[in-house]
Amino acid sequence: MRAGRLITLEGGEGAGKSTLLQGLRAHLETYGIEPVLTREPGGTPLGEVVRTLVLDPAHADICAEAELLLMFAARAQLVRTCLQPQLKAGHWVICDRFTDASYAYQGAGRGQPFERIATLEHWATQDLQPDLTFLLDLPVEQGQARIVGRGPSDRIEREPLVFFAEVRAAYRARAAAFPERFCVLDASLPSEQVLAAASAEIDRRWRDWQ
Ligand code: Z5A
Repeated sequence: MRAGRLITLEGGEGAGKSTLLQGLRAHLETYGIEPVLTREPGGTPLGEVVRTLVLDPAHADICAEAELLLMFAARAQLVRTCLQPQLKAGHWVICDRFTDASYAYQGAGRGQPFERIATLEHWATQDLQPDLTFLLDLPVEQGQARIVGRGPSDRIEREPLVFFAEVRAAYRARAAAFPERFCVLDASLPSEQVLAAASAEIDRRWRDWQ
């Protein structure tokens, strides 16, 4: 059994994952835990190169299969060189997105079969599962309104509303399928309330995690 804990944050654009990540870091520090913070795609030198590549609008012609494999290439590197060693060493890790994102974006969004994604998950992550996944659930239009004015859209942000509606539905379906692992947060609430709800969930699980 591994000693550390893995918490992942999921949700659509502008849902507040980065904001919550910082708040959770501060909350965990009250328990004397200094979590490792990372993100997907990214978190390693290779992963950050993949991130730049897949989000660059200049690569508009990346096919769905290549996009899926690139996400898992970055993920395999993160798991092997960061997540597994950190968890084994007893550290807590908060990761901004993880495998659920591939089911939502490449599966529901791009139409890649879930069974194919499950096969990749088994191979590339050795089925590493988060101890807790916060889904920041927010209507697509609200999320997009929050990020207006942030600069040019990246390659994935350029997808139409219907794509992000599929992504949201897939996230909600995964949360329903794995209720022990997921905690769904109403991301339309003020960020202080979102953080309070997430912190309360960690407090609730704290004793079982000791
Ligand atoms: N992707 C994929 O396709 N497949 C995969 O397997 C993986 C990823 C792992 C990069 O993700 C892209 O990669 C993403 C999915 C794809 N594609 N898209 N599009 P990312 O997580 O780096 O990018 P993002 O989802 O676009 O992040 P974001 O837009 O920065 O959103 P966020 O981190 O969830 O939100 P935020 O930065 O915390 O907040 C956004 C703004 O809202 C900011 O001004 C905040 O001050 C404000 N905010 C935050 N919370 C609130 C509340 N509660 N109320 C009001 N305003 C708030």
